[in-house]
Amino acid sequence: MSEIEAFAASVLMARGMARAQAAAVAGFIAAAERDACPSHGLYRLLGMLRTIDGGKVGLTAEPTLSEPRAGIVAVDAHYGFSPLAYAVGAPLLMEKAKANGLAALVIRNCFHFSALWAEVEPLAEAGFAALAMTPSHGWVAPPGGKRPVFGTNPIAFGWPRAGKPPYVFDFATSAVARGEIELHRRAGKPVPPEWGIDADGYPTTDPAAILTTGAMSTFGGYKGAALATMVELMGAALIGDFTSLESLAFDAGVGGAPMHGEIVIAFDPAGFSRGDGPDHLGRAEGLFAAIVDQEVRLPSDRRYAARQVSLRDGVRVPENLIAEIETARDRPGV
Ligand code: NDP
Ligand code: PYC
Repeated sequence: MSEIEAFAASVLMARGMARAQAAAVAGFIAAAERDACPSHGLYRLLGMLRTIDGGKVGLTAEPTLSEPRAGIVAVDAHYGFSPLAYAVGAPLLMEKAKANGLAALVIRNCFHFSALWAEVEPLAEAGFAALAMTPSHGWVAPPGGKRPVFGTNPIAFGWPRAGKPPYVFDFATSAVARGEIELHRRAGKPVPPEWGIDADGYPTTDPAAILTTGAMSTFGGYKGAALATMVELMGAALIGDFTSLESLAFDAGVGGAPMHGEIVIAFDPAGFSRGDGPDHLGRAEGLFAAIVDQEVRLPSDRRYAARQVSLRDGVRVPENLIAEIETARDRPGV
């Protein structure tokens, strides 16, 4: 276990989280630090401690698994954080996708803080195409509007590649993840005006205005808004769990992590091919080559490169962040 993983798990266990849940969360946090994704790394512990302070987290919850239909795996997280629920459901998701050609994992009642690539990448590494989406809190206004409706609603997709790390993209349907705006506020830096609006609906470069009285913007205007709507429909309405606005209402001003559900869909390429062997992968490689031959990088290339450096040299973590986490750990409710 890496030092980061051990530290993250110890912080959560100090607040009463059961070892299995803390270990699953810590694994996601350490992976984010390793891959240079700090907005979903150690920094998230501050939000998680705030969430725990809110008193609604199932700290010792054990996710329960059911199979409502042949192609569906359902996991109830019982108000625990999502990584353990994912770990409980993913093996059966893969088994069902192999058997049926495709299958869906539905996670309900989970607090969600993580980046989604950590969920589609292992599925793609195991040979599946995978799609994941989840709502968050109602922070994002539809273009032209002033009031938040959508969450930052990430969509992640993974595709298997022979002898190479999978093709993975993972982004918020807001202009940027909220975590990035929070990191700018902490660093006292302005943000690009496309990232959000003030209380009057005007673009602003002030992260605090966006995070408090204003709203975040979607990426790509109405196109991002439509994708954000799809995530609310597929990751909330379809599975019978909270929308982002409902999640924010449930939070009741605590400022904690969103609480809702998630959907992860796995496709077994062999079930979709025309029986002509592994050509689906070959055809995909032709597509990737046509992109990278222009010296244009693929999504996740930065992450994979950062991973190589981290595995070789380790990861540097700001001392003041560690100190801040330790203070929050030792002062529940403050
Ligand atoms: P970005 O806008 O930075 O987009 C990230 C994706 O785009 C990555 O796959 C990234 O690959 C790829 N990418 C970035 N630049 C390029 C480029 N020039 N060429 C090709 N691909 C590129 O991220 P967001 O701010 O939208 O989201 C960040 C994270 O926040 C995500 O992991 C998401 O899951 C998480 N999130 C989680 C939420 C939750 O509710 N749990 C809510 C919202 C966001 P690479 O990593 O290699 O740069
Ligand atoms: O950065 O928008 C975000 C986010 C929400 C929940 C987890 N990350």
